[in-house]
Amino acid sequence: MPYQPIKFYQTGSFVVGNRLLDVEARSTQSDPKRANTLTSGHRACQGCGEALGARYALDTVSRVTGGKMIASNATGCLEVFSTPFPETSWQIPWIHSLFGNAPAVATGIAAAMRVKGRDDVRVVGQGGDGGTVDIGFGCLSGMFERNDDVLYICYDNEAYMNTGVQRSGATPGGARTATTQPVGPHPGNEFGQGKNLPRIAMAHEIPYVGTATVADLRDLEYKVEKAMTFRGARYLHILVTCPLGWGSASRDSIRIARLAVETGIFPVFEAERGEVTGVTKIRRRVPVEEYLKLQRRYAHLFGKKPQPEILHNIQAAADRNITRYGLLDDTPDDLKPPGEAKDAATSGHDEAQPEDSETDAMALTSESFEGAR
Ligand SMILES: Cc1ncc(C[n+]2csc(CCOP(=O)(O)OP(=O)(O)O)c2C)c(N)n1
Ligand code: SF4
Ligand SMILES: [Mg+2]
Repeated sequence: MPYQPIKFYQTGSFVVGNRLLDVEARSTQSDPKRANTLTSGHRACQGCGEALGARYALDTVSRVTGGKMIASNATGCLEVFSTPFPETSWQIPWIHSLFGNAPAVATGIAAAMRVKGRDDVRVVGQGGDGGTVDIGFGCLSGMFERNDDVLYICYDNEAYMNTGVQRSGATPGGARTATTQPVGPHPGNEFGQGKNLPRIAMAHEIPYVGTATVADLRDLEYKVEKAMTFRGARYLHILVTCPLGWGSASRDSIRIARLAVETGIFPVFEAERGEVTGVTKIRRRVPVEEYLKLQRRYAHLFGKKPQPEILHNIQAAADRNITRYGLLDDTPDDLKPPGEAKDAATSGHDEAQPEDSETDAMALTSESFEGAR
């Protein structure tokens, strides 16, 4: 391997390491003694965001609990690629539930721990978007409603990937899947259907709801750590890139997740008891085409028969998120949700990612962005 000089990264950059920071300010992943809850040797595709997100999230749970944790896992890619019988990549107590009952199994484990007087052991439930948004939704809503002491994590790759990329209730409008083909007058997935689970979770007024992506490791770790400071039901919704299902290059997984945030397509925020308490601001706003063009599931929007109406709908959805969550600094306060005015909109963890002057200068205002499209 050629000689590589040590790089002195700027504090607050997106890099994993930051080993020059004080120990308590470093990311969990930069610690050579991290738990590696999901260790190497599993069978995820190259560039799988789900594998990355799960390791980031559960390593952080392991760090804050001192390893006293149990996870339940719905069927889906995460379960299948990590535990081909008789092997496993999990280095924690981990149980495979059915496709639809991971939250109920997690609830049962939490109840058992309480009865045994082991409140120190914390419970995590996890599943894909199909397992969470669709078939497991009833169990999850019950877990929220009873305020069971579980952190539930949804790894959202926006379709049923494990069984061959079928549409789920989290598949976005216009996207191609095996069951939403790019044919007919409205190619790809229908608009106006599907569910927004972070908002549904908020409607249960549970102690904590957060969204995150694999593009921002520090924010993801922060959200997990924050969630673990609460008792009761907590929900984390992580957008995870899927090169196979999205038709994207493995090397672009982080880039695509970042573009999902910078377009406004995936709002990153946190909420306590139903109220938004913090959002991650967009550092450099970009039109949705930059995100879509990297994924073959949207190729039909740009081919011989371009689909300006669908592009318009996707941009409109992104713009709506930007307004709803105040993702740009120039969003008027009166358009932001209650409790999300200036102070709340820049929560403490934003300090880990200071805006630098270059990206500030590149940030577009709403008006100039309209002109740029
Ligand atoms: C009751 C039941 N129906 C269907 C299946 C088949 N099945 C297993 S995983 C899966 C899709 C998983 O999708 P998702 O939850 O989004 O996870 P991903 O694979 O995308 O990570 C399906 C349909 C099953 N195991 N059980
Ligand atoms: S199909 Fe997608 S989610 Fe499943 S292992 Fe491959 S990249 Fe990961
Ligand atoms: Mg999925």
